[in-house]
Amino acid sequence: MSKTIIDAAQVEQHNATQRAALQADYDALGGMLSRRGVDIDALTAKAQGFAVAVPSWGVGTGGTRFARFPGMGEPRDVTEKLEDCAVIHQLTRATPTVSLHFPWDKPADPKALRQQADSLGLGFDAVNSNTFQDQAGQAHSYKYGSLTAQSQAAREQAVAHNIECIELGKTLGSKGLTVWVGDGANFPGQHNLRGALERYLDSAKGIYAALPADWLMYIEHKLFEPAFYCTVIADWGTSFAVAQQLGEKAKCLVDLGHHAPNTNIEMIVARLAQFGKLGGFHFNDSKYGDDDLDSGSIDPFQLFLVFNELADAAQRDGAAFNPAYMLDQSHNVTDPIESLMSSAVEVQRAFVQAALVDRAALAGFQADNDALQSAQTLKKAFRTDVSPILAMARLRAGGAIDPVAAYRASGYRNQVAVKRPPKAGASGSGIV
Ligand SMILES: [Mn+2]
Repeated sequence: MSKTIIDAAQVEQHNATQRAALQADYDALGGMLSRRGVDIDALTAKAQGFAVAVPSWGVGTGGTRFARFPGMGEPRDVTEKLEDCAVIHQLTRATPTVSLHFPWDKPADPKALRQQADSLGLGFDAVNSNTFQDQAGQAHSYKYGSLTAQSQAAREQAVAHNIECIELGKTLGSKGLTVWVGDGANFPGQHNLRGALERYLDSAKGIYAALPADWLMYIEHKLFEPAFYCTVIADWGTSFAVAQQLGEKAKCLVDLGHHAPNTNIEMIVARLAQFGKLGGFHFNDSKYGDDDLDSGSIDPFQLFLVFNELADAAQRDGAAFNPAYMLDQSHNVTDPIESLMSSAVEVQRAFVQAALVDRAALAGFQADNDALQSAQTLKKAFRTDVSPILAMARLRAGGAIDPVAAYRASGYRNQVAVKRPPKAGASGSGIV
């Protein structure tokens, strides 16, 4: 049994106050679902199998281009970040892995970090490289690009950093590298559009060549920012072309916030899945642009529709379909632990709702061109409040019935505020 950060007896005490109400809600929902031919316990077991990785940068307060307002007791280094991630997993039981970001999280001793993670019952998901800002003592600036820079020395430095990330990840037990570049242009004419992508491909091939056989390279696209006229990897089409050029181990990563408003993201998901290039997700939400809001906070129906496509792909492709799920959010006005717990639950909710879609009925309505009933079939699943299933999944796995309430009752934030006095300039922006 791994070490728990919050006293297990405290969580048990919290659960004891809510257990009877949960059981009543669960039984009522179970009765309703059984009339639809759905076994609630099978669905709860499925929910227990769901996992989404927590980004190490998410446990610190994010910020915007204008300001960052740090919170109390923010983690000051990667070991403290892991402690916060362990709290999230202890209470939600849905976040067993952490996605690290180098060099922000570069450990002095990678083996010791892996041991710490083991002792907390955590593993490591994909590692993220960072060539969108300069580090102290860096020989070549990324001001005008990294993997696509005109300067060959800057490109080589960016490739070497990505390879270093792979090496660190190998020691940590990670199996993937996520590559996002901020490279782009702010003026028409600043870049030769084709030339920039040619340089990107050349650099990316250098990274891909260093990838272990059982690793994946996730190519993350982003419409804009920090470049505002054009971004080199701006859309899923470019991402797909790059992944095709690189090879089998290169896949596309869909960050929900990295699209223009009203983009049909679920269709992008369906296309990438169809052609075997859907590598994974960065979950978050957005209203206007890339603002990294909490998952499911703006458009939970879109999140559901994304998971509906994932459920379809899983049914078609079986175990071969195994995309990586990660959160990627920026928390500016909430306690990051609370936001990450709530978001993990929202993503898990969409996963369970999508499992409720009557696929045989849907296929029948589609075959009959019954648009209204097709849409209603999806809505029926989406409108089902699966909260008791999520809470029961947590309870059965040793988590908290209400993670935010249990967290607040534990007093964790106040405890770490004492142990972790503020450090000047701590934490990255979290905007990727
Ligand atoms: Mn992202």
